[in-house]
Amino acid sequence: MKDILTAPFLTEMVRTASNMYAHGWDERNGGNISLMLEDAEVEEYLADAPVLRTLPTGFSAPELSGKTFLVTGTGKYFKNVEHDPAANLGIVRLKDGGQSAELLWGYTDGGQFTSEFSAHMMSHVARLKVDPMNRVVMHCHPGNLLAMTYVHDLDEKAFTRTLWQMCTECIVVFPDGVNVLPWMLCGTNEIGEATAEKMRTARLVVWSQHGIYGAGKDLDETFGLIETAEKAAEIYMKIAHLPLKNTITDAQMHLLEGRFGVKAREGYLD
Ligand code: 2HA
Ligand code: ZN
Repeated sequence: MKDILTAPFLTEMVRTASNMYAHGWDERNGGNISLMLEDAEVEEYLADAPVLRTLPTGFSAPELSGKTFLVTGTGKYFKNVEHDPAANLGIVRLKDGGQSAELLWGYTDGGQFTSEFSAHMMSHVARLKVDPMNRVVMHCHPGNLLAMTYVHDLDEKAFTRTLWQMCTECIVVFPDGVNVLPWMLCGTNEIGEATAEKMRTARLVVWSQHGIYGAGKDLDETFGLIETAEKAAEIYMKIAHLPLKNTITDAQMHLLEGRFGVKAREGYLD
């Protein structure tokens, strides 16, 4: 059997966690990532792997029963993932309608999946219904997006329009916009369900005064989504206190739609 530490999905996960840490998005144990693996990948690296432990999930997700995920561990620091992937990451296969997870690899120091596992799995369910190619859910604490939730209206249309106006490429990268949850207690099924509900209409969901969730087909795309929104929030935080002299107009947004073949979220542009 092939060495799992050489698997592209694993090396890519390690690189992504390090990159997110380097961007300052994942202080201490902040942030978590889940990547749905393809059965063929699992077969190549983990065929006949014994079940190391069975972990209760505390929720049900029948749509994901039998699916396998590479997931960051609870309490683990993104800073450390590259130094010890097997302690900081785990591979779990959901069973019993999603109510339990079989550990196939990782969490070598007795740990388990992220405390936000329910938000991740419920978001996967929601995004897979919209896009069967969706494999990644990513959560982190980017400083400017977080700062923006203290000073900007939390109305989703207003929040999205502000971000679109901050960099020309925003509407091209996330034409579906950004959904926003008010402050909620993290690590609960309630915030998981609320996040998944928001994921039905956008791939980015802001958790006010906490951070952001992104979803996408692979790690690069999802990282890039968050990176672009965070860049826009950075511009906003640089200019919000200054008199605004110029912006990107709705007419210009429509030009971008035509040039790049995207359609802005219904009702968000005049
Ligand atoms: O895992 O970011 O939201 C640490 C967190 C919780
Ligand atoms: Zn968090």
